[in-house]
Amino acid sequence: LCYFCLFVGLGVLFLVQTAASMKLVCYFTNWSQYRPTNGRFVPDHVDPFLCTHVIYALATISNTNQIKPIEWNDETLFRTLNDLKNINPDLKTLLSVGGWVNGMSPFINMVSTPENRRAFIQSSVNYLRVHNFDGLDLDWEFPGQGQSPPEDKLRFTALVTELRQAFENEGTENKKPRLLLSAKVAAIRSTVQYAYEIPSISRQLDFINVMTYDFHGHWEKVTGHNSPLYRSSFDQGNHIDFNINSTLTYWIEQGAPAEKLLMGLTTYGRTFHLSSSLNGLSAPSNGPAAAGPYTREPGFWSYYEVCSLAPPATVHWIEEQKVPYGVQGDFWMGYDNKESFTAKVQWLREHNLGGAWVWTLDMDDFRGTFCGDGQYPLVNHLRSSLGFGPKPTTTPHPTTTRDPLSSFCVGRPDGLYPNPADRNTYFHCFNGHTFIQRCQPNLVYDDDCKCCNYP
Ligand SMILES: *[C@@H]1O[C@H](CO)[C@@H](O)[C@H](O)[C@H]1NC(C)=O
Ligand SMILES: CC(=O)N[C@H]1CO[C@H](CO)[C@@H](O)[C@@H]1O
Repeated sequence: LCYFCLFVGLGVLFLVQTAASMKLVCYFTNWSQYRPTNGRFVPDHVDPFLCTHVIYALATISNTNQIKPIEWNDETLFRTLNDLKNINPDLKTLLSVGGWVNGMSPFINMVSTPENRRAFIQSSVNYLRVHNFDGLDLDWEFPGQGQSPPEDKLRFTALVTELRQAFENEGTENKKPRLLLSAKVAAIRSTVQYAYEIPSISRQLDFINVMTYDFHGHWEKVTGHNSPLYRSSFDQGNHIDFNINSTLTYWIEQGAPAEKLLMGLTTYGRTFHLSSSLNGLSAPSNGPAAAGPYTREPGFWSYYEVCSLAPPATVHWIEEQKVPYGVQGDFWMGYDNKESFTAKVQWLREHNLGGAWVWTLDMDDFRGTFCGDGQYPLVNHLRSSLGFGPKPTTTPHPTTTRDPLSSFCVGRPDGLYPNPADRNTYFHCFNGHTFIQRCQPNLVYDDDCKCCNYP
């Protein structure tokens, strides 16, 4: 009997399961399409095999409490995104809802009565299904803050509970996999205390995206890192908790199951304009450094902007916080690179978190033209650190075969149609031409989702 083989076998099985249950959730934003030249990002740039979940930011809520798109072309972009599931049927997509309407969070009015919540929930279920999303992500920053009254803490729990119930009912009725529900939540402890009933919302949400970044930025008088893993020796008062370790430990202590928590990692950094000759951590600053050439927002640079910064920029490592910063003259920036992602993934594995989430795909070097390190250098590194295997390199399914003999599409509108003779294939009509597309061998075409699905 080969005990060793059994042992190795179990070990392999264990590794496979760990990777299989890990989540890598990636956001991209509706406004990245307006960045100039090589910064312009549209859903065609999403690599369908990079992340387990891709979230489209951002939809909003109308005055009549209906979910609604913001950009003139959002619905076209939704289609491009969701068509990626023809290429990777395991990919899940969610629509994030939030933002501002008339200078106020649209959640405030929506959660205020059961009727308003019902209208929003009903419109969301329909909208997500029509556009072929797999779930909804709530981005309310934040219940019980600013114009949002204290009772919004309880109303947020009600919203989350009612959404989950509606998603369960709809899934059962229509015999479809239940829609997923996630939320992007605060990291700063005082905000968390105002905003959430942690045990109750944790039960209802499929995963929780903790915003473990924006801890420090140009609004402060001295330099500090955007997303440190640990506290620094300069931190005093409530700043001792402005780091990932304190934040996630707190969420777990307050009753969130670790496996539902995802650590937030960023592909951007926060900049400071140095106001003296000091240029280390906690050096005096008098505001943001100039905007990056592509993201064009003072105080804020994407990874692809910083990686292509010419010498004499120097990179330093803050050992006690496990994160880097860059300096060039009076420019200071705390950001993330592969080394800090490695340290953060080690933390999340040790604490059995459900995985990581990234803000955003469009600020990594998604074209691979800036950093000389391939496409998506940061997110690819994150993916392999989390234990995911190599991505498929062959041309993804379904393969397209042009069949000039078929007249199926003559006179039909452009779109996808089932092939009654062979459920493993389907027709793609374009300009009256017929293309026969093939699903992966174990999948069949499903006209409800216009995608390849399990039989
Ligand atoms: C991480 O956080 C925990 C809980 O707040 C704390 O006890 C521990 O000292 C922190 N670790 C470091 C290295 O700061
Ligand atoms: C171009 C742009 O910024 N479009 C919208 C994307 O979504 C945000 C968040 O709701 C809106 O404020 C933007 O107007």
